[in-house]
Amino acid sequence: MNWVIVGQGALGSLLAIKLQQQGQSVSILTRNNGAAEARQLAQQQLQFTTITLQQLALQAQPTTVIAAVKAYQLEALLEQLSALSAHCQLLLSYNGMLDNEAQLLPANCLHWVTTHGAYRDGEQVRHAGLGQSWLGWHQADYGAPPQALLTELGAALPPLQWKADIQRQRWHKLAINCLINPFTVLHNCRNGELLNLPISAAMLELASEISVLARQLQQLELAPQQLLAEALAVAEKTANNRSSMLSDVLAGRPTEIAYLNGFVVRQSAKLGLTASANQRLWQQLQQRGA
Ligand code: KPL
Repeated sequence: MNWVIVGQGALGSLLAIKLQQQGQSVSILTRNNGAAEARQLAQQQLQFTTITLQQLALQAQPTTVIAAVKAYQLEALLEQLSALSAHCQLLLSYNGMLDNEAQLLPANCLHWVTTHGAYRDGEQVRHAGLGQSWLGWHQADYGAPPQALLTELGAALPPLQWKADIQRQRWHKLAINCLINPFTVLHNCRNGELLNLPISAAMLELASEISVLARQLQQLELAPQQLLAEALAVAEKTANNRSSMLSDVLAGRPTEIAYLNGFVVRQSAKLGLTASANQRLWQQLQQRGA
């Protein structure tokens, strides 16, 4: 199968490398500065071919397009990808949620949700925490699992599990990111160091607000204690990882806080709920310029 990677952040790069190591045919989509984008991954000691949007629109081979991007890049990217060839299957991976996903996302796109920890260290990609991943159609009843894709992606970066109800998994991941990422910025620390800080009560408050919102908005039952336990387990498994939010701050990039705790605050407000713990944390991060 052909794979096209959009986004050369830590996870996009990790996937490109892992797929290539499995003998898959991997290309990098170049959008703005083609030469620079291709160079970045070439420096990982692996050579990748590049492909342009125009070529992708004419693609005649079955191809999976993996967009591993920041939530704030998604809307513009989907616009650019609107003319994808019918042979292309779109797979999305991003932290957090957008307020307008119902209008924005096609029913037949796939979500890849992961707790693998990776960060870029100069030219290198560090796979600093073994996690797990889930794959599912954006619209739960869209169809049967795409078996070949599932097998090949799972072989490249295991373990990978098919989830017919991927939205539930996305809420778990939202909670994990809301509980871990902002604190790694506030304390300027790696994920594992959070376990030594007296923040579990604050994390539980965040989890409780997320749980109330998930019930009201999606009729999903998520136990706050379970969300907290999952976040702590991920922090332990990815102890040496620098969270994506801390990496963003250190690199002077915008963070995804508005799509994590900010999403929880806005959606809660729409339903007449208060999410004051998430609000406070969001404000603290904004005061840090994040
Ligand atoms: O998703 C992550 C991130 O950093 O954004 C975790 C799983 C917390 C790994 O660091």
